[in-house]
Formats: sequence, C-alpha cells, structure tokens
Amino acid sequence: STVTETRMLPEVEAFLKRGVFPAFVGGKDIESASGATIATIDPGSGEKLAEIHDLDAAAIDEAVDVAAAAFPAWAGLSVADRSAILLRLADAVSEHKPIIAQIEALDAGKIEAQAQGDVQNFIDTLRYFVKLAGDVQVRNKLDVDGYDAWTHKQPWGACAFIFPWNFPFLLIGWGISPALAAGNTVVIKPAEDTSLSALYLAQLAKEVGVPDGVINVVTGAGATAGAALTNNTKIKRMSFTGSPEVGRLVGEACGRNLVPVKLELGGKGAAVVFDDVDVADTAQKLVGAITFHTGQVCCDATRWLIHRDIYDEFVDECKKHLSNVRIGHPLDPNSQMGPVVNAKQCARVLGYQEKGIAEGAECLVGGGAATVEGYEGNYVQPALLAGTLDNVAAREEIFGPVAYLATFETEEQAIEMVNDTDYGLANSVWTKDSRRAARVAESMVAGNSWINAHNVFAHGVPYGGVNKSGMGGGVLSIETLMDYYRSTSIVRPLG
Ligand code: TXE
Repeated sequence: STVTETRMLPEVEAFLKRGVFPAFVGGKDIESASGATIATIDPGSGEKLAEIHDLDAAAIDEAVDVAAAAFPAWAGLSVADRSAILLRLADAVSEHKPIIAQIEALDAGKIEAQAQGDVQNFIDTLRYFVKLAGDVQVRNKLDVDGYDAWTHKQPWGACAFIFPWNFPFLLIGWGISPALAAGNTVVIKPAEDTSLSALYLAQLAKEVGVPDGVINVVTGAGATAGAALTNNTKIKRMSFTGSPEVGRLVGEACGRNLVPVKLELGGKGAAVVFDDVDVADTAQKLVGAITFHTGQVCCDATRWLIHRDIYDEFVDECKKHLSNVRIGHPLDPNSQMGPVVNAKQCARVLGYQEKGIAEGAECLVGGGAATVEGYEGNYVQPALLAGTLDNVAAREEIFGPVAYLATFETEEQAIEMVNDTDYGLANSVWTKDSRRAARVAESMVAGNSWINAHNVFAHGVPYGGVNKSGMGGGVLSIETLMDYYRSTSIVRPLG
C-alpha cells in the first residue's frame, strides 16, 4: 500500500470524501452557477484529490456584498468580544493542526512536518495580531492651538485577498489576521491548486462562532474569479501575493477603482558569502534553504555570490549536501524535499535550467526530473548552475530548487551584483566580520536582509519587498495592522 493509504488520517480521508467542494460565503456552501469545477491534484502522486467549484464573476460580487453586509456588526463588536471569537478560531486551528497539515501536504505538495510548521505559524500570527489590535489606540489626541482635535481609527469594510499556492494556509494567516483583528471582514481567493485548506478553515470558523459573512472563501480560476475580485468596486482594500505579471494586472484594476492595494510578488534574492565563513556550515544552510519547500519560496536566495577564494571548497560542500537530499512524497516521513506544485510549474523549473545552460551556464550538480518509486509526481532534482549574471537563470525568478552561483572579489562588487536586479525582496550576507555584515546588509536594496541566516521570520519584524517584488510591505508587524484602519481627523474650536 502507498504512503498515502497508510498515513492519511481518517479525518482527512473523510474530508476528501466530499469529492466536490463548494465555496463558502456567508456561512453557506456556494456552487458555481454553471456547475463548472476545477480538479485539485496531489502533486506527489499525480492523483486527483478533489474538485473545487469554479465561480463566475456574479458569485464573486455576491461574496463581496455578503462580506460588506456582515461588516457593521463585526466592526461594532467590542475589541474584547472580537478578540475572544478570533482566539477561539486560533484554538480550533490548533486542535485540528494535524488534519489541516495533511490536507496542505497533499494539496500543495508540502512535506508534512513543514505543513505543520505552517499551520502553527497561522495560529501564532492570528494570536499575535489579536493581541496587537487590543493595544491599538483608536483615538489619538492632536495638539492644535485653540482647538480640540483628535484622530479616530476605524476598520475599512470588506477586504479582499488573493493568495498563491506555495504557502496557502500560512499566507492566509499573514493576510487576514490583521484585517480581522482590526474589525474588517474578508473575502479570500486561494489559488486554484490549493484551495482545500482555506475551505477547511472557513468550516472551522463557522463551527467556533465566527459570524457568517466575516470570513468568506471564493474559489475558481485566476483569470475569471480572481479578476472579478480585483474589478469589484465595493472592496475597500486588496492584498495580492503571487507573480509580478498578475500583480501588475491586480494593481491596474485597483488603480482604476482607487482601491488601496498591497502587492507581495516574487524575488531573486542573493546570498553573499565572504571568505571568512565556516564554508561547510554555510553551504549546508544555503542548500537547506534552496531545497526547503522545493525552492518555491519567494524570499529564497537563488543567486549565490561566493568569494573567489573559497568558491571551489564551497561548491564541493554543496555537492555533498545536495546529493543527500531525500526526495519523496510529502506524507513519507523520510522525505526532505517534496514535488513541485503542478506540471506547469515543473516544466517552468526544468525549462529555466535548459535555457540557462543554452545561454552558457554550467550545471555543477543535479538538475532535470527526479523519479520517486511508486509515484508519478512532479519531482525534480535540485540543481546548481554557475556562470555570469546576465544569464536568464540568474535574472528571472525560477521558483524551484535551483541556485545560480557566481564569484566576487570585493565587497563593493558584491553589493553591486546583489542590487543588479529588478526585484528587492530578501537577501543574506554571510561573514564573521560583524561590521562588514551590517554594512552590506544595509546596502542591499530589499525589504529584508539576513546576516548568517536566510528565511528567518518573527512576529514584529516587518516583511515585504520593494521594486518589482511588491509594495505596501510591513507584513507580520504593526505596519500591516495599521493598513487595516482608516483614519478620520476631527477638529473643533474650544469652548
Ligand atoms: O501565480 P499567479 P502562478 C511566481 C513564481 C511562479 C509564478 C507563477 O515565479 O513560478 O509566479 O505562479 C490568481 N486576476 N510566484 O501562475 O498566476 C491565481 O488564481 C486576479 C511567486 O501560480 O500569480 C492565484 O490565486 N487574480 C509567489 C494567484 O493569483 C489572478 C507565489 C497567484 O497566481 C489572475 C506564487 C488575474 N488575472 C507564484 N490570474 C510569491 N510571491 O510567493 C491569476 N490570479
């Protein structure tokens, strides 16, 4: 029997038995008017898990109306009452963590232990923003001679969220937690490949007494359902995480409608490795980062800039670690790296390797498709390419376990190489020299710089990109919470 058969929890099996999943709006199941559905696949086995309803524009508009109608009552709750409801949701997610993690592992091709980490992160994020919102002063006195003046903050109304497939559940937590805690209602549009964990969440929300219409999940194709959400004029804020191409379309639609928009797009992060590092340790950590979730991580380091004097040793160490990565089905506890999310993305990852090599890059190790016995999944070998940075594989986001190596000699040169990109999400610098580390970290043009680490997140540390990587960052911090309040300034003469 397969790993899936032996390890799938009975609750997950029962959940998937439903077969065809309606969307969830106003506490009710909503089917597409035409009956159209989209299959959702386990990328680890190639087998169909379930189908989701492919909503049309009218259904999306209806969902926004429902969220808008639920807003006054939700916003009108005391902060204490709203917090209590949201903390019940966090508790319920916590109780169902193994179930949600398996759904996510199967639907998104995510190693089960990593999926559990994502679910825990959702819980922590929701609790963090509930606490933070409890401390927000909604009235702030202003100092104006002869006048009594203050600002008053209130939530906006119905807010929309479009999410990608790489961290489906975690990103829902990052997105909706500040919005809900501030008193907004939400319409969530998960990616068509990975809608199941969002639908499970909506069900849990209903069970713990989140009022109907406060959390709505609409499903369907990006070009229709997603576009309808961005074209809706009644949403008060839009948040999009995904590709720069679609991000541009979302930004255009929001511009037309004058809807404030937050865009979290891709990246082409660098890791700068100086010659004073522990080479073996640094190589191991960077290999760990590039293989984590099969490299489908927007803040990954995908350009590795290595000091010339340690390059050969560094490459040898990387080869050692890369050849030990255990590729396998996400529910197999021995797996370290799972599949790529879908066949299209798999073709993209392999295609970039071919194009990169055709443009003159050398493949140092790995590359190509991988086979996992007993499974027809979308598996690829991690790969290291090397060459000049004008190569397509060094410039464009691949979104797979592929790192591109180049050498540098001086600090100035390294900084220039890091910043020679349209993106600006996250980079890292690796050195024992703490002054140099701080200098380089501050010189890299991006939302986040890590020193001797990569992909470290903490609640309270703002996250988010600049330039082609996005706008309106501040994710996971007070900055993003404040985005979900509008402010009115009130002034009256004294006496
Ligand atoms: O993303 P899309 P895709 C990058 C990564 C990846 C590439 C393509 O490089 O290879 O994007 O991935 C919805 N109007 N990232 O094609 O298409 C869609 O339904 C409104 C980086 O899967 O951007 C889904 O919910 N919405 C990224 C969401 O947008 C539309 C994570 C993202 O899909 C739409 C994922 C439209 N016209 C991919 N078209 C990151 N920053 O983490 C699609 N959508």
